[in-house]
Amino acid sequence: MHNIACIVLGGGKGTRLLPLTAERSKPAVPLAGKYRIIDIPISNCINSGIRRIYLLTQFNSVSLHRHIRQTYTFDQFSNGFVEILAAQQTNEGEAWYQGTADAVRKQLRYLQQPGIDYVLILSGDQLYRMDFRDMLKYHQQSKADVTIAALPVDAAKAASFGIMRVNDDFRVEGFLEKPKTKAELDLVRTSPDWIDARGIPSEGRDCLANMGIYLFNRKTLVEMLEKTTYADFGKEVFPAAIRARKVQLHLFDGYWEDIGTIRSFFEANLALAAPNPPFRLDLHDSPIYTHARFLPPTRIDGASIIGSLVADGCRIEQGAVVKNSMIGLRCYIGPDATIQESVLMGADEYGSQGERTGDEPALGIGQGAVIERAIVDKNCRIGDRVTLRLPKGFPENGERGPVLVRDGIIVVPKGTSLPDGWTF
Ligand code: ADQ
Ligand code: ADP
Repeated sequence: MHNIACIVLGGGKGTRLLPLTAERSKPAVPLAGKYRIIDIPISNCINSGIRRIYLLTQFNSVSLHRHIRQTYTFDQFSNGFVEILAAQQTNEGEAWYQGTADAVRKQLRYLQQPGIDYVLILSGDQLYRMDFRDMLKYHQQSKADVTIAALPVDAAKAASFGIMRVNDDFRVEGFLEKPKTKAELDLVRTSPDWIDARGIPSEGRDCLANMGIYLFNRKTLVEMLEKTTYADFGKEVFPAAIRARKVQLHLFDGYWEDIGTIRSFFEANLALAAPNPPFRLDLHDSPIYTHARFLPPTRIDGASIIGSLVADGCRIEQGAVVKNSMIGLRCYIGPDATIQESVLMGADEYGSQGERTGDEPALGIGQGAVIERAIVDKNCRIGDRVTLRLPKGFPENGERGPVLVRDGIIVVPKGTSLPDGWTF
């Protein structure tokens, strides 16, 4: 795997994840209690033996830089690195990245260094586990110029993806980005029987969706980007490439979720906390890496924890009930608080563990507070008896005071303080 470089597309503005991305870039958003979104693609790379990783980003990259610097330092014998390439003004151009292909084009010179034969391009906001060694083997055996990973989905979901049609040798013959109408979809549909015959239970799924995971021969990638002005892979590069190049499809059928919206991010966190999670964090041979912090074990005193994950350094007091939730680092949860179907991101410091120093609520969740179906970003002070529960009929996207509602989920922005008794 020494001759592969990986590019992770770390995101445009991340507007669909606001307010979580108000002060940080999308890859830096905390995930699953103690990780950040970017840890997923980077761990997949490391577990597949890929050591040259570039991360493309263009907004709010300070906390991302810090996380990468503190987490991914390779030893001097591996020649490995994770390097952030932020959109920047250069002598050649002043423009921001215009799209995914344009972002890669603007950083092509890093891929033109010696010793790189293949370029793997990943999206930065997906939750899945994949061994890219299998993909490379397939790519080489099929003598492809480009290989695209694909997941069977049903027609109802097709409008959010690039959909592909292939021949019996898995060569891509049709590619339509986000088909909207039935007529469009019919051009790229695949019979479920064909999928079943390839050893993957189709369960009625009849569309092969582009997962945003691309393996290019470097030569092909450079030629295709240098000679064109295509801005996006899905909209322009692939529809053109299938005519002129050998584009192969690599079929995948494991857990894969896009976590680019508040709803999908929320649901993915809760799915990880469920008793039989579809994505496992406890696999010995493919761990998910993150910043090692040396935090103490969590202390739980007479609280009930049901179907939840609790990260390190938390304290959960007497009578508190935590149900189907994700509890992040250094979270303080006061006595008799109830947390249900929620994601608490935790805090950057321990705080006073419930003791108040002035009028302001202590860091964490106060005594008797009730939180339901909410995301509470880091460093929030939720006072005693605060209730965060969406009233019936409240709009899917709205706000009350400093607290927002996005996709029907309450979101408390980073560092918010809610006084005792505050009710949504
Ligand atoms: P989308 O997800 O809609 O579809 P896009 O918005 O281009 O495509 O984003 C792909 C990835 O690139 C995301 O991780 C995004 O954050 C990142 N990205 C977007 N603009 C960027 C920029 N300017 N700089 C850096 N990173 C950027 C694509 C394909 C579909 C496919 C889905 C699968 O076009 O065919 O089905 O991904 O999720
Ligand atoms: P977020 O998780 O919201 O992106 P940050 O990554 O900015 O937050 O902050 C995480 C931690 O890094 C906090 O403990 C913060 O105090 C600490 N921190 C902030 N600035 C720096 C810095 N310049 N160098 C090292 N650590 C910092």
